[in-house]
Amino acid sequence: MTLEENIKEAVIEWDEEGLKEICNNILEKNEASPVELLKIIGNIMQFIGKQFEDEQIFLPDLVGSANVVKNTIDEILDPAIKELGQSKETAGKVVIGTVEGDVHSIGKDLVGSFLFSNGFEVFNLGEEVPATKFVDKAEEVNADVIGLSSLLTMSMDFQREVIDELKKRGLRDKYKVIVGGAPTSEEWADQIGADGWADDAIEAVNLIKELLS
Ligand code: B12
Repeated sequence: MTLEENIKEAVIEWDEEGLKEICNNILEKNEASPVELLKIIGNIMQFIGKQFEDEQIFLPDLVGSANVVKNTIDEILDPAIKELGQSKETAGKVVIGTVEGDVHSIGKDLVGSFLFSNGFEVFNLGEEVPATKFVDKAEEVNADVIGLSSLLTMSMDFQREVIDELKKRGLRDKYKVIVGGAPTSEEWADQIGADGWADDAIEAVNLIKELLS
């Protein structure tokens, strides 16, 4: 079996120990970088998401796989990326989180990990983050960019709320605000007055580099 097939099997079977072992082995032997492993896992989550949408698998299947992936990213891949990037000069500070009312974490975590591996300092606020918390954190760490993830049509409007909160405090021009997540789009970003939108983690890195250049 190929590496992709091995990883896919572990994710689909909720084999957390198996997935961690595969990742650890690959990293130890230097056969792939943690970022390459993240890309493979991200693609597999997209595939599983599609299966759920097509009603080929059920919600518990999805939750099981998502948990296995989240724990492996948190415990194995993120620390490995951090270890590699320790001596890097920071390319900029990014506060990122999933907006209020929304628990989806994987896409936002991928964006955070990719940014980190590209030299950015990342402050990941987690999920269901209120607008005030995004702004407070950005002020606290003197961030360059605020990244807002939303996977639900229902939660999208909270992205606008963060921009409104910035305006309310007279801070709108101090930060670049970027948005992402499946229901969002370039048009949506324009509509709410964000500085940019990206479709995936690689584009998000390019977008931020462009905005800060
Ligand atoms: C996994 C998943 C879950 C998991 C989440 C686990 C976790 N820890 O994240 C669980 C099972 C908990 C879940 C719950 C729910 N979910 Co759900 N979920 C998904 C699913 C299948 C995959 C999401 C995912 O992880 N994709 C993989 C990652 C890698 O991709 P991504 O998230 O799109 O992120 C990429 C880009 O969007 C972008 N990006 C993401 N964030 C950001 C941020 C910035 C700043 C930028 C620039 C880019 C960016 O880059 C990422 C990396 O490439 C999607 C379907 C889908 N195909 O998206 C539904 C989906 C998002 N869920 C949906 C729904 C309805 C729900 C529930 C309401 C279900 C329910 N009835 O309870 C609840 C939500 C509860 C809540 N309050 O949030 C709907 C949303 C529909 C809508 N438009 O509103 C979807 C689309 C499924 C569907 N078709 O019905 N879900």
